[in-house]
Amino acid sequence: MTASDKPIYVTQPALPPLEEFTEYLRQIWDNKIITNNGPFHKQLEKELCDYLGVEHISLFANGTLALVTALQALRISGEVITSPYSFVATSHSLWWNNITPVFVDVEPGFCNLDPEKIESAITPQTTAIMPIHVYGNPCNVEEIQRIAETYNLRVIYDAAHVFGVRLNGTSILNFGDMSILSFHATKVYNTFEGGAIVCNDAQTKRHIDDLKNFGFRGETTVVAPGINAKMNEVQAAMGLLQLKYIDDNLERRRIITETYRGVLKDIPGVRFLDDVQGVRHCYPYFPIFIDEQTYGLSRDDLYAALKSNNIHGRRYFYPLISDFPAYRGLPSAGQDNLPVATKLSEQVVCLPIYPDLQLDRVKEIARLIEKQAKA
Ligand code: T4K
Repeated sequence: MTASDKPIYVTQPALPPLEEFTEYLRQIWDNKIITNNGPFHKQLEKELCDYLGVEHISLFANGTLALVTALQALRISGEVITSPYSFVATSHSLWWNNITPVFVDVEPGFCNLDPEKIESAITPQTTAIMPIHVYGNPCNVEEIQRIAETYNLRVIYDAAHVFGVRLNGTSILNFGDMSILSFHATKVYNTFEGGAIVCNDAQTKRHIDDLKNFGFRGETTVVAPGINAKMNEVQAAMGLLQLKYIDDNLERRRIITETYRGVLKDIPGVRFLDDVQGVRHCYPYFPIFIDEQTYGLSRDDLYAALKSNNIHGRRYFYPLISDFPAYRGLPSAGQDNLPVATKLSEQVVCLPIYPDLQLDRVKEIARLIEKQAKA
């Protein structure tokens, strides 16, 4: 194996043919509507509902503003139970709403919030649970719902990784009070930047739509101190065009995932995540977990070895959110409270995966990992 001439990054955005996109731009130039619930925005909300199998969707400029707004729409306050094993935006959305995150450990299998540990973290201040479907694998939605109903809590899913994912034929976005999507460049479906809230009824959607437009309802009424979080027409046009290619892109991701698995399955000390029965996956990441003793090399040494071969994996999610300065002083942030998440974050490397990644490159990356293992 020789080092790649060209760097291979953990991801690369899927982009449709430029000439098809310029057609959409021409229409925007012609009608001069570039934002504020324009025609492409309306059309994309409808088409996404159809594609995803949900009733109500509200588009956003990015996923983080969607998270912040979802919490406002539900008037969440006090403490919210969440996972430290996520991208910082999850907890930041709580911080921006003056809510205290209460970190609960994850389960070792799929890195999602461990339902068995939620109840002991509930206090009189707890108002909601904010789990994340990490790496596109569904949380234990039934158990989380049971706990939420028992303690009268809201459930807001950070669904940034689960575009198109279905559980037993139903969109995973239909669970909980709201689900938040990200359409960032690094996600399986991108609108350059972008995001969305999926909710369960028309009245809630209307409130969310007010909140993302300064709180305006109509020309002269402001119903709440909303923010400007609207998706613009160029983003929405991109979203419409991307829908044409999404199924092909998801299939490419599935094939790449299978190719990695085919080589890595025989390497002691390297664990990867399998498909879950009854789930239609979207394969957003390909994380592997290194058992240093068995593999013979630490996760960081492997990460460095890949890098020196021009293969730029990423350690999502290391450090844990609870280890960042804004959160590490919280009572729930200690590593003794989060042993599973701590271990996973020290073992993980996400390998490159994106539709244009060639299968011979995938095999080379997997074989390089094989070669690094202690003989
Ligand atoms: N919740 C969860 C669970 C999330 O994972 C995220 C986002 C959010 C919420 C928030 O949603 P948004 O507000 O972002 O919509 C990236 C992304 O910036 C972030 O969106 C994502 N999660 C997170 C997991 O990853 P970085 O700092 O690792 O990104 P960056 O810029 O280093 O990109 C990674 C690689 O991708 C680069 O090395 C090269 C490639 N790349 C990246 C961009 C932006 C490209 O080839 N082209 C590009 O335009 O955070």
